[in-house]
Amino acid sequence: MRIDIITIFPEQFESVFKYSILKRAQQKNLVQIVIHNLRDYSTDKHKKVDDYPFGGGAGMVMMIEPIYNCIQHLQSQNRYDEVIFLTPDGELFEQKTANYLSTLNNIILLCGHYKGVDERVREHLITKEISIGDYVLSGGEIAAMVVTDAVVRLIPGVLGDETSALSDSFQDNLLAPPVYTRPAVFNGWEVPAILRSGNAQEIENWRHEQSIKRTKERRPELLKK
Ligand code: 6GU
Repeated sequence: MRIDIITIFPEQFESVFKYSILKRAQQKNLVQIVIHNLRDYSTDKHKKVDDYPFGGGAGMVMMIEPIYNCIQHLQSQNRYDEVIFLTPDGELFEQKTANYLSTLNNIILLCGHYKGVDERVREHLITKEISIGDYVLSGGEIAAMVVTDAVVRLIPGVLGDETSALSDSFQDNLLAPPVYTRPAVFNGWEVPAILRSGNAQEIENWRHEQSIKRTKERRPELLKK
């Protein structure tokens, strides 16, 4: 899979994809993450990428031209399955969205800023709009990082243990059960005996019960899905 990210803050991404699972996925060539500086696609002598809104009002609007140039350039080199705009008024990002995106070959993530982008970008260039939750971030960059992380870990071969993405919270609309490691007793606080029993079937049953209990307590609406 290839993920192209278009941003006015390319430096913000420098360290994020250099650790842990995302780093390993790139080293194994399971994903290629390419960051593009939108300013490089501005034809303006000051590398301008935003301008005043028609009709007046506060805040700047991201211009269509640099975005068009950048997307055209990428599309001349690769075929993209989705061109995604990160925006608080997009469709809510959920595990099923991550599952879907992880099945694609190439995607573009466009990070929004200022008061938004020229609506013609959304009408003519974008195929999908994603929000990562009902709160407002300063820009789409952190949202693009969230989406990238959630998607890349689902690509087959990225996680060491192929089954571990399936046991993630939300994969079956259940929260994950509690986990423990040594020591078996710390400060008088004990690990549940069943996890030390060696009975695989009973452990699996216990974990499933705990998942349901936890979901009922914390996220009851998930059980209705
Ligand atoms: Cl994708 N962008 C911004 N700016 N704010 C958000 C968001 C995205 N998702 C939730 N809040």
